Amino acid sequence: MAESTFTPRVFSGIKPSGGLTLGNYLGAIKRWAEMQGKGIETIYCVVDLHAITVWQDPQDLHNGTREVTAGLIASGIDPATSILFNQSQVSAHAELAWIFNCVARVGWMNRMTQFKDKAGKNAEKVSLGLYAYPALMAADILVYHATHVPVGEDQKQHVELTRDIAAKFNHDYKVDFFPLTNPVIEGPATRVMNLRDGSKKMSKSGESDMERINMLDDADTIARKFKKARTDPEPLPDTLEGLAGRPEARNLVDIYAGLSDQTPEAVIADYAGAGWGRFKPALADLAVARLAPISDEMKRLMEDPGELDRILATGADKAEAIARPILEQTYDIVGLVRSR
Ligand code: AQP
Repeated sequence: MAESTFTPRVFSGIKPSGGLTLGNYLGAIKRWAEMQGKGIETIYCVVDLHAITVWQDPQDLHNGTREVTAGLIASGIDPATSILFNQSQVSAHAELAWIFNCVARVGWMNRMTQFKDKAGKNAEKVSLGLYAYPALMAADILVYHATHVPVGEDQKQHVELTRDIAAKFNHDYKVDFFPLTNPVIEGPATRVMNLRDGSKKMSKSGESDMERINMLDDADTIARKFKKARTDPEPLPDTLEGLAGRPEARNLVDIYAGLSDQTPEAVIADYAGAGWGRFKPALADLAVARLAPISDEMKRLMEDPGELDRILATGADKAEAIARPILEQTYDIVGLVRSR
């Protein structure tokens, strides 16, 4: 099937499963904002149904959905330019997910590394939703016939599964209905690592607050977290190759590059030979300069939850107008009777 037969459309989502991190910002949100206004429709979704695949306190989920919405707008997502809404307000996502549960194979799900990481040794006790998560994610994307999905590196496998689901649906029903979506994984910070362990990614739900930078952290907290970030005793090398085998050092250079819109090579060129006593405070200053205006704007927006809810409602109406006809065509293809 020719991928180019579909009009380009961008979709991506984020879970309201805790406070936003610098990983979410550099790996996803900043890039979502940059994709706007380039002549391609952009659809961004607060994926609350994904959040509840692990336990969420209802009040925290409610507040968290508004907080993430505020974070997206404060980071430059313009609700007048992009469609911005929360997933549960457009039921077509959940409906298409059921169809995809019946298309995806159990063997495919068994290969999903995020499920293995999140379930750990407790695989028998986690929710069925956590296991089926990638089929809902495929529905999120394909209910808009989205062609491009900007994500961090950790979501690459799920976008590839989305392609597999689209291809199997098209093959089984002998149609060219769903596009084969491309993951868009770009920039120097597509996998921001945990500040205390360079082998694990930075997560909202990681155990210790010291392992991540939260978008709402104040300047002192950001400086303290970078100061205590694990590194090695060596100074920064004069080439990027010199960072091989030094994951924590590489992570801090990548974060600097992501925040300053430079390549990691350019950062190394500026800081060749520098010790951590020089680099870490410079990184903290840069992070504060970039994040403080966003967190100030987030706090301002969160003072008016009614307005955030109105933005989500308007976005949901616009999203529904695209999603519902695609879902109905899917039902027709599958052979479900729609008589009202
Ligand atoms: N550490 C990261 N580096 C780069 N990108 C990241 N993303 C998440 N962590 C990093 C990207 O952020 C987008 C939204 O992610 P999500 O909230 O839907 O789910 P997640 O990937 O599971 O994020 P978290 O922070 O790790 O959440 P929890 O702890 O609740 O599971 C995605 O594009 C993701 O790639």
